[in-house]
Amino acid sequence: MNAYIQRVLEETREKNANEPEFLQTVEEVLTSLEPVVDRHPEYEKMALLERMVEPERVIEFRVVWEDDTGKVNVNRGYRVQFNSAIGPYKGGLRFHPSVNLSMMKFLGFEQTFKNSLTSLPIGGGKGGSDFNPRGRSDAEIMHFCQAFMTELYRHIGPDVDVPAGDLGVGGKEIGYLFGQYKRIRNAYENGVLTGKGLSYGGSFVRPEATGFGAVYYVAEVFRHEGDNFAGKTFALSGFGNVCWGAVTKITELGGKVVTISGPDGYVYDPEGITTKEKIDYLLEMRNSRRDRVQDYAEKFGVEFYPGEKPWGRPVDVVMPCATQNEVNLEDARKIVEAGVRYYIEVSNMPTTNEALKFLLGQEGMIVAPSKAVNAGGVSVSALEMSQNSMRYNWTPKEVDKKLKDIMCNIHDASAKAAEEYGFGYNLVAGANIAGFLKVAQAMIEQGLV
Ligand code: 2IT
Repeated sequence: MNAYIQRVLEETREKNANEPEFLQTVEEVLTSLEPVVDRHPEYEKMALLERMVEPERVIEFRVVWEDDTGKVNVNRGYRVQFNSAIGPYKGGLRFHPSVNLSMMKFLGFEQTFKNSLTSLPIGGGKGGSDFNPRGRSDAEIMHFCQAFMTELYRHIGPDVDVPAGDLGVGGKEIGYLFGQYKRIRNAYENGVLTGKGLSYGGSFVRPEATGFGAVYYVAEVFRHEGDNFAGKTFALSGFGNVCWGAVTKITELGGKVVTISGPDGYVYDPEGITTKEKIDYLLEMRNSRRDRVQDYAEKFGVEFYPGEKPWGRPVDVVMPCATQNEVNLEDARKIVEAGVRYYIEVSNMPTTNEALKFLLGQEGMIVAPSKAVNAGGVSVSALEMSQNSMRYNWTPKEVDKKLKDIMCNIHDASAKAAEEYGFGYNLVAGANIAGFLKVAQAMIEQGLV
């Protein structure tokens, strides 16, 4: 191990001992950078890695709101402004009871590399709250979003920091957040948030972008391997927006998704989630805010496995689309035993480092990393920012074409970087290296900031 990387890892572990998810992503990324750092001794002189693992700014705040029963609730809000070397901070807001500083920092760090990979001018950030949307009414969601924005507005702006959605934050929440921002600022700055509705500055294809982009990326992997979608089976986890987009596109291209999952367990549908009725039902489940997939099994008369994950089903492609660390070493072993050939991460950091290392060590298995695969979402967010600046909208076809080109470019840039630094066709190392190099270059050129 390169001595400089070793030292930065040790210091980072010491300084952030209470932040396991953040340490996990720092270890994963820095260990891929060994041959890059070996070639660039100037990084150490400039403390480049030390600067990269330290967020530029962390904001934590109180959010007070009243629920439908008149009870006063207090939540904690966050915005981690991680890196602005290549553009304004950009990244989603997550509303989930598990949200804490470690999670926000891991997501902000990942976002910095992901956004760099898109080739668009966006820095990295992430935010959210430990607010739990499960079972909440529309009025409660609105009141929470208004209270959250009443503090957040002072830290963001179209050229400063541009939040978007993530788990628990979809079009509806973005609408309420934007309404409150506009009211407080008394200005129509619609470039301040992305994922907006089409009636007030949203972009075509943004709701589909993460899922579609992931499938476009898979298409590039298939092309590399001389393979295609026809007749292939896919095991997905999750049932939210990202999963819905991926299922839609996989079905269109001739593949068949046989599993989805929720916090309650997973569903196996041997016929595949291939009809419009079934695909639309994913949206219905999300909109209900019940946060369970058993409803799907009951509605369509298929098997439900309470408390279990879909890993171990014999399929061609596995795509975790739910949340972080949903595949551990034991799950990874099941995936390999089931004869899966393609392991495509979609949700942010779905694989523990141990499991990832194990999967990467399997002969003949292709592993693709989330920071590349799910970058279509933030890419179309950046296209939404462009359209807001131009005060002009591209057609769905135009946005979809740009998304496809961006995903193709991310795959190719990752493959090329991996090759150049001696990793072969290792898309995980390649994404880390390609993402890193652009941010590193921008930081060096901008001096000690
Ligand atoms: O993880 C992600 O890339 C997102 N949640 C989307 C971020 C964005 O700014 O669209």
